Amino acid sequence: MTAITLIGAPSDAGAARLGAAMGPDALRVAGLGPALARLGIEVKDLGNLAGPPNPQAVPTHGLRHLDECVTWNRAVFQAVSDALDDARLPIMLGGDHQLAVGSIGAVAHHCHAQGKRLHVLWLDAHSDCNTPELSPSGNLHGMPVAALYGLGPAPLATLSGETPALRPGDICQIGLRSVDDDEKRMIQKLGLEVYDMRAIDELGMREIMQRALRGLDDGVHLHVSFDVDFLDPEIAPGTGTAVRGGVNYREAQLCMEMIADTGRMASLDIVEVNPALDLRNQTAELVVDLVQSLFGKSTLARDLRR
Ligand code: 4U7
Ligand code: MN
Ligand code: MN
Ligand code: MN
Repeated sequence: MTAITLIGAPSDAGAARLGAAMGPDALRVAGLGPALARLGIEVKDLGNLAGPPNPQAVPTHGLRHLDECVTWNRAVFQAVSDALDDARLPIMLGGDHQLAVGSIGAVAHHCHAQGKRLHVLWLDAHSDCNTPELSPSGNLHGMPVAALYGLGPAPLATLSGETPALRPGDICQIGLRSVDDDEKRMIQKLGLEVYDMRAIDELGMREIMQRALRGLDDGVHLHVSFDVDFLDPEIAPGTGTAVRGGVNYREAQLCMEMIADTGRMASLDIVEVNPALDLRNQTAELVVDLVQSLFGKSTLARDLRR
């Protein structure tokens, strides 16, 4: 089993609301590191990266806080690259979702150097493929997918040194239920593979995950970008852009278990945990529970079959 490096990225400069900057500590309070260690995994917690504060400015040219977000993403890029170079599995603890530009950028760079194919599972209520021209809010956490495809502000679009960092077919999005009109066109333009909540309702999580995880041989690096608003707000209220009608507890467990079964996950983001909006840290606690399944904590029936 690979060793894990936890990388705290305490910034909410890309989000609409304050509070996701406390996400890494909420996850630590909920016991993320020890929970993974109990599975027999070696865990090193780097603590929190340093970076600029949230200036709480209004959008200019369709954007808020570009400079701050670029600085944070560069720090995340470096820390994730270092972990991958040491053959460790990085878990980037956000912070808001714009930080995935740095983490996935680092993973794309690493895959290029190692001759691996990158596959990203994007678990989210949102598609996050806005550009400054299209965004209704100017918040960068709604734009990381476009940036990874080389669109939007140049310092983010070119951050990884691989432009675009992602190619058509590299990403699969699951759980979508709040997609802006222009984003729908962008999904088509970029050729993203998407499974929205209706697809989960109609086909079931098992079939969706079978499709999303097709063809993962040992030449593939699987990255999971887990925005906690993927989950239904009834079970995960601690997030800034909650949307009703999300994934329930059993569906989330099955999703995590099926990813674990592939044995291919080599990097992970956990983003958009906002303890200021939570009830007694239950969202972070739920995430710790799910992440244990993601790292192979098994149910009784499977243990008996071994
Ligand atoms: B998250 C939104 F307009 N699409 O761009 C936007 F609805 O990382 C929301 O998925 C973005 O949480 C949500 O601001 C970003 C909005
Ligand atoms: Mn997101
Ligand atoms: Mn989201
Ligand atoms: Mn959000």
